[in-house]
Amino acid sequence: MARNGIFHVAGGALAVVAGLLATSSPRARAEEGPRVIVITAKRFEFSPKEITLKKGETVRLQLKSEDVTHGFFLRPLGIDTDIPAGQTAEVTVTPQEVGRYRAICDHFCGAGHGGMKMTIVVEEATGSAGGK
Ligand SMILES: [Cu+2]
Repeated sequence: MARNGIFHVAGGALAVVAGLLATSSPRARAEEGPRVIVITAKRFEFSPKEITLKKGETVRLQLKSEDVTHGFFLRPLGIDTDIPAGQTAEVTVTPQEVGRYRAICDHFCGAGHGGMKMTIVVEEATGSAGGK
């Protein structure tokens, strides 16, 4: 019993290390870093309500809760995180498909929870600055 417990812990630690290595891949542009977009969550809306990303561009989303715990769920972009009450959660995303996506709060936060959502637009990457 005790041995099984030890092996289980060791396996978990290895998984964490592997995850850290994967996220600090050397081909990341460490010197400039990804563009940061701040999104504020509060009952019952995200602000801004819409952001525009470029296909293939890595961005870091800083998700700030101004009140209670919210969620941020956008399956096509692989985003599924909680935003703890009063804190900031960060997710890094590199969209690969052009489109309009709807992110929703998937952590029940009160009466208006069902309508809490925002739009993420992914555009074809071009040389010119068409967005914000
Ligand atoms: Cu909610």
